[in-house]
Amino acid sequence: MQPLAVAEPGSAPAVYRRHDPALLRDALRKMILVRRFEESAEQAYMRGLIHGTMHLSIGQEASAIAATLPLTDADYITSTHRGHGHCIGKGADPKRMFAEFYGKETGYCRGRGGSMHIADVQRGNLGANGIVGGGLPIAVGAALSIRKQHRDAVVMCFFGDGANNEGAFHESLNFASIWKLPVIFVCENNRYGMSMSVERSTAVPHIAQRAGAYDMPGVTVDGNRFADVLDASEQAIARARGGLGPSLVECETYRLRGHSKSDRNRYRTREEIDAWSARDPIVRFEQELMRYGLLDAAQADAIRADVEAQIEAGLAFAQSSAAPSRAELTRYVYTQTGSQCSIPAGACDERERA
Ligand SMILES: Cc1ncc(C[n+]2csc(CCOP(=O)(O)OP(=O)(O)O)c2C)c(N)n1
Ligand SMILES: [Mg+2]
Repeated sequence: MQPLAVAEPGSAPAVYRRHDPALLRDALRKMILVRRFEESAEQAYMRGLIHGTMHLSIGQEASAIAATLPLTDADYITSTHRGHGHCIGKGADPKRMFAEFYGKETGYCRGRGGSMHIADVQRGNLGANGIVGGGLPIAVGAALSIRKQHRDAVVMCFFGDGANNEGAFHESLNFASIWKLPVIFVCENNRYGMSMSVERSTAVPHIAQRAGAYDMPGVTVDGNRFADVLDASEQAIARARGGLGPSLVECETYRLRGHSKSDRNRYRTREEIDAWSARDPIVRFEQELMRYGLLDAAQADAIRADVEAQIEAGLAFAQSSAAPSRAELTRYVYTQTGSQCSIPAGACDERERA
């Protein structure tokens, strides 16, 4: 890395000055963890150790980690098919994520879900979702239940640019707005829904403009700049916690890998990918922290060593865990009847229990 000019002490952007440097370094660690988690999962897939497919968010780590940083354990997220960063941001353990990829009983969904269906309800992660736009109404429903139960929590709803032209997006924003529900809609605009560019699919130049139709604030930020995403996320969360209702935050970012494992990249150019690689959110954040004296080279090395140890331990845990037994493959997939039903007796009628 190039030697960096160190800025005047105290000249860091306000968003950095109001946070403990240790918290910012930990956010960098999480971004590197997301990157290394995905690179390692990709490698395991190439070696035939993981089956199915996966959608990598390499290049989008700032939006996932900065947006979720101000959330508490009492808050919720809904995620997407490209959700590994959201999971780690909400506190998921990479060991159990790897185990889920490997189809093992110790995975978050007992190995039945795989990459696209990781949920961690205890930590408020209501789940990744293979249905584009599927998380939006779930987030609004969760926020409505928070309101009805008079709880102090918010819901952060991640979705891609591809979801912004779906009915579910518009219905969800309208509903959240008329009820002033505590939702933060975070659009990760990575320029494409599969091979369809936003320019071809979307009538407005900025997806955040959609917020105007639903009388909520909408802001477009550099989604590859940690500080900008954190600032926008904090403002939207404060508004939701204050009972003022939802906001829409659009993070302009880019997926450096293909849509999924079977993408031949025919819809974009090498030059475009290279230009976005030069704006790598991890490199930019690390350089900024160094420039403002919030991180030194020894701390950066220690972070990387710590992440590598976590990745190794996670892979070993996944590989050595037991697979579900064949006889139980459909257990936890379909609703159980009778005594195995988790809904307490009397809480619903028997037809719901069946
Ligand atoms: C309702 C629905 N329509 C279509 C698909 C197929 N599909 C899977 S991912 C995807 C693109 C989604 O693009 P975007 O929302 O921008 O997210 P990104 O993949 O860019 O992260 C599509 C069309 C789907 N899974 N669900
Ligand atoms: Mg997209």
